[in-house]
Amino acid sequence: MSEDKEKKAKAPKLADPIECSIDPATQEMQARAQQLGIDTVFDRAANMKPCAIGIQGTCCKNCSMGPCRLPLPKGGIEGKDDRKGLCGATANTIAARNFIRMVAGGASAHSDHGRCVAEVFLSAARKETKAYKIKDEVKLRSIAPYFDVDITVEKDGEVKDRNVDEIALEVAEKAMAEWGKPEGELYYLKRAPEALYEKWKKNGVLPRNIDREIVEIMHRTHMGVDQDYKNLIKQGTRAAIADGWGGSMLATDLQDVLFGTPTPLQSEANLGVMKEDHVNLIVHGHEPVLSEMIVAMSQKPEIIEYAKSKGAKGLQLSGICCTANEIMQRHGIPYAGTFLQQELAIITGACDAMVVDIQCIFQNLANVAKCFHTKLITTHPIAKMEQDNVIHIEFDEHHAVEDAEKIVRMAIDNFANRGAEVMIPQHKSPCVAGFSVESILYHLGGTFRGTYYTLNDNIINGRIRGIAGVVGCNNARNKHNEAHITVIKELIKNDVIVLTTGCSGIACAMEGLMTPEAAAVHCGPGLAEVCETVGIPPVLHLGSCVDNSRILLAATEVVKAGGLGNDICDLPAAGSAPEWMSEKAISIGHYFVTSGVYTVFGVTLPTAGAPVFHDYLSKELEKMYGGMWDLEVDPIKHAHKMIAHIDKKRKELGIDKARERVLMDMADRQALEA
Ligand code: SF4
Ligand code: MSK
Repeated sequence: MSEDKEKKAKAPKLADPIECSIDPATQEMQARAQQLGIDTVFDRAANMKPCAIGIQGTCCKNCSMGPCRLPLPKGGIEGKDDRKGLCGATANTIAARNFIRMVAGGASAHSDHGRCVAEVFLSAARKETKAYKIKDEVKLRSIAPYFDVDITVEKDGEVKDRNVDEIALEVAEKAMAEWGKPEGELYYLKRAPEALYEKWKKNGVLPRNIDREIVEIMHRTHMGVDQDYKNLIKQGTRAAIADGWGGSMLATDLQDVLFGTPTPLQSEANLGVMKEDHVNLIVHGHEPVLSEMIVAMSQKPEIIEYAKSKGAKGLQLSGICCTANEIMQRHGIPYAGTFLQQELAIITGACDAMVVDIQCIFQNLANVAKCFHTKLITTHPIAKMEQDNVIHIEFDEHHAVEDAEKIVRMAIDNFANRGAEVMIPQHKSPCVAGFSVESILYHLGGTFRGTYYTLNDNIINGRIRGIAGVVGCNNARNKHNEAHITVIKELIKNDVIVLTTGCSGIACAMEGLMTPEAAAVHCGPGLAEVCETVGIPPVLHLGSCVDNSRILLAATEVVKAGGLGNDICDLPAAGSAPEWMSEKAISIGHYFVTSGVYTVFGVTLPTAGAPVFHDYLSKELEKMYGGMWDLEVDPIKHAHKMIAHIDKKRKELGIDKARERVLMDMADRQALEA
């Protein structure tokens, strides 16, 4: 072989930029990365195929006699399935153990985030920090009763509002105890519809405290403990509920009390929000405890002046992943991009600093940052990087303002060090983001009514066919954003209103689906009419990954408003994570399913190697909780499975005829217009 040919044979494959993503900014930046000789996640995905056995969920490495690998034989299982590991563990046991360990990973990520927020909340309630205060007293008063905390006091025969500081302290202490209280069950479980709570109780899955359910998973999946896939998934259910109705819901609520409950704001999305003549500071990760301080600092006149004194026109703050969702929903700070765009933001050459905290952060960011002037700053004691170019500034609520100032000034000081290789793709889209259970109430229900009845009414009369929650990550095994956007466009075209969070929300914003104007372009006639009447986008952004708890509560409000059954599983509703990748997604999927939601995942499910366990998740769970798992890789079929489920529920509720009438009216009208 000639030397040239040999070099070529050894060279890693390069991903085709056009095949990486449907987003032009991502395509341009991927091409730019290749021009500069920098590898990205897309290139690494082209060079490393996933393990064919791991993907099936049937590789066990829970003891050193393994890993024991139990792939499905070609042609499937005929007759008896006698695959077993050295200890005798079956494919079902192994897949169930792996699955609930993913639930444990996901639930602990969300819940540990929640714990950090609760600690800051407690500090604020004790007045140990000046940086954080109770911002949303109304929200505090609305959640206090769930903790059995009084919000009124009786004095001299008169009932008065109780002092807010007293309420905050009591809520903070009770909230903190949710992670480790020795007896009882989680307070928030009673927020679920009564019928759902009774199902959990009957099936023995009411979580006792958050940490205990996660620890018990690790114990039960240890070598030689729980060997019944049904019993294993039961514990997975208990931990997932502890996430959705516990750790995540606490995170959302306490963040709202500290930083404000979101109301819709206008902003922009995609890498084009970065500005060549400004200092670009990007925050990436999950906890708003850090990013809130950075937002406040970046808006101070003296900081903007400081940026100008260094030759910049100003300071442009933007976000990636769920930190982006947090600062978007409360401040309208623009999105720089989704999970798969994190390396590309640095490759613009215009990122003066990227600040990260926890979750979804590529270690390769450090290698990319090395090629540019970018300061990469880790801030969390539990999330450091080994590379020597990474700066660690440990963030603490007791000196939060000082930490934020240090970080922002570091970004500004670095502006002068930019190289010549700046290239910011000129793509961005407008969006309206930051809905909450409370603001939907206002937009659809009217404050005087205080219910979701207008929404229910439009579902009953058929203008809105149903509700979909489409959430979750990107996955480099998929074309970036393609599945999210295809699924969501198909849903809204068929009059299904979409609630979104996480990177799915960012993808929608990038595609222009989170504007009221998108209704006329992309929606079926019924949904378009509702959106135009009330002035909302057909895709409502409800925040970050922990804010999937908002979707649970929105569904509960719909149940409460009446006319659509008495449990979440009765609603014409479905869930989806078309491009999921993280353990958090499995925990979210499982708490959706066991809260009664038919939930479809794209990409793959780590159950393919254990068909009996897979069937249990997709069929048997429905009998217990009303929801079930499904997998559909094709995004159009994926959307239509959700629509078929919605139609099934409409039929069960006896409202299928109403929709036929609405459609007939519309067709008649169109015929007349023609
Ligand atoms: Fe193999 Fe059993 Fe050990 Fe798992 S626990 S690695 S199946 S011997
Ligand atoms: S950030 S978990 S990639 S949604 Fe929450 Fe995005 Fe998924 Fe991370």
